[in-house]
Amino acid sequence: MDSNLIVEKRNGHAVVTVNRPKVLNALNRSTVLELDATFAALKDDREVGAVILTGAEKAFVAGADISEMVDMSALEARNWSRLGQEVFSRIENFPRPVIAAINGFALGGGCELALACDIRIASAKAKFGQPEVGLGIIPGFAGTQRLTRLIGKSMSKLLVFSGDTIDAEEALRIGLIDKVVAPEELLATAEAIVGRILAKSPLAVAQAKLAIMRGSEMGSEDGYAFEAETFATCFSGPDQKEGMSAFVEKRKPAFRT
Ligand code: DAK
Repeated sequence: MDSNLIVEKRNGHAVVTVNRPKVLNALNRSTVLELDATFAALKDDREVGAVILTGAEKAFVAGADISEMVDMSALEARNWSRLGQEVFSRIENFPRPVIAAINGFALGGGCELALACDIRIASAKAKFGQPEVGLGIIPGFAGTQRLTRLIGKSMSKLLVFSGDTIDAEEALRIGLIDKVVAPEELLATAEAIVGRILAKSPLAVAQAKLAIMRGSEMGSEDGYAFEAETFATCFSGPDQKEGMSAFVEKRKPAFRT
């Protein structure tokens, strides 16, 4: 089977590039399965403290592969949607940070893939949208869910009902992405953010991710209780003593967990 991903390990993190540029990196079934296998392998790789997800050439991902969906039955469509949802959820729940470096078109399933990442940095050339209703379908990889939680019901309806494509500045304005940079600075910016994260306590970063992700799905009181548990977990490894001792001793901490 030809690979549709490029996986490179660099300085404590991995860069995963979706590489089907002839179809603007559209996600067919084999690419979705390959993403799943790649993230499963990276999860077990202790040398990988964070992952940057990007796309080859002019697209991040221009959506699910339309040519594979044309003749699907309703049952096949449900299975395809569930597969995408499950794989994207595993990416979202990857135990270390995942940063989308969005270099170009992030449409349909591509926008949904970016939404499954923790942080979204975009090139000024990137374009975003959920054009599915123009194809007679709706977003099927949890776009109606994650998008709505991130940007709110009303803005989500505007994007999904109209199928409009928006540019990076507009995506930043509505809170869909976190930063816009010049195209040539995209990867360096993502790697600089990763570098700052990797200098911190891995256990604390992982617990913070859990607290934000799980806590935001709970009511306030349960969220506070969950935060207290994840806070307490930070005291179970050596990093808390090291971080605080380093502060008191006016030196840089050397984190291990
Ligand atoms: N799928 C397959 N091929 C695609 C593609 C896609 N999503 N996007 C682009 N391509 C292909 C084009 O067909 C073209 O192939 P050739 O004609 O060269 O063979 C090649 O990539 C280059 O594209 P263009 O020639 O169109 O390039 P342009 O620069 O002129 O236009 C574009 C770029 C991004 C504006 C245009 O390609 C475009 O509109 N693409 C489609 C974007 C789109 O509609 N994306 C959403 C796809 S639907 C669900 C599960 C999943 C989903 C929904 C439901 N359930 C089962 C419930 C998710 C759905 C989607 O993501």
